[in-house]
Amino acid sequence: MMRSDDTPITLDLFADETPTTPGLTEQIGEQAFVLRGFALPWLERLLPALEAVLLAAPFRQMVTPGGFTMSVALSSCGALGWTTDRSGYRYTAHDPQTGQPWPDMPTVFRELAQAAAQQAHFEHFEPDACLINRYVPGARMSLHQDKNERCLSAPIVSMSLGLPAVFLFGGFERSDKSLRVPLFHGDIVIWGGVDRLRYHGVLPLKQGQHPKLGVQRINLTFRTAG
Ligand code: MD3
Ligand code: FE
Repeated sequence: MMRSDDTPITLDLFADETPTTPGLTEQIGEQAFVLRGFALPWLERLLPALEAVLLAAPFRQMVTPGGFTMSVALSSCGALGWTTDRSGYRYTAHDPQTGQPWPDMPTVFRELAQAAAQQAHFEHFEPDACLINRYVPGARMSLHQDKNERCLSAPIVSMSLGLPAVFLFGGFERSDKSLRVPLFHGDIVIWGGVDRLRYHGVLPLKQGQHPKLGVQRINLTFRTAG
């Protein structure tokens, strides 16, 4: 098949591996946005700060209240960190693995989260928790709502690093149909207001090798939890 200007049209079998245009904003809900490549100019500062956080609070696989070990490994920084064990999901001021306070949220993390929130017209975002998720090939996150945060009027900002993933943007009931949104290295997603309690998840990560992060996807989510 050809376009009228004689350029060939090919079926893109690898659509979720094709990076999109940095700088584009895609609206996926009334108050939900994807900022393509927004984090890219910050990564030279962000990645060393992330490494330092992970030295103090290494990734660990947690157990859900139902007794399942999550395929995604987690860590946190900031005043509050998210944890789960047999007794439930909650935010804590200390890392249960070390008994120490979670590492401080690096300034570059907070600045980037605030710049992204402002870009999506959420003013005065003051995150006190940054969850760090690590996906290796096969790891996934099933549909859930984020509702452990005390301040549901604040948005959540998420940053994707490393291998691409397909993000599921659902409705307000688990059974609602979800939109599939491919997310790439450097993309930021922000959702708040009427979209804050949407179900969402991540499809199993595909095999791959990212030039900067290797065989993994890391996602940072910034929340006002306390
Ligand atoms: C939710 N993380 O940590 S964030 C989580 O990529 C979590 O690791 C996923 O869900 C991850 O709780 C997804 C991206 C995201 C984007 C848009 C949303 C979550 C959303 C819209 C509505 C609700
Ligand atoms: Fe979530």
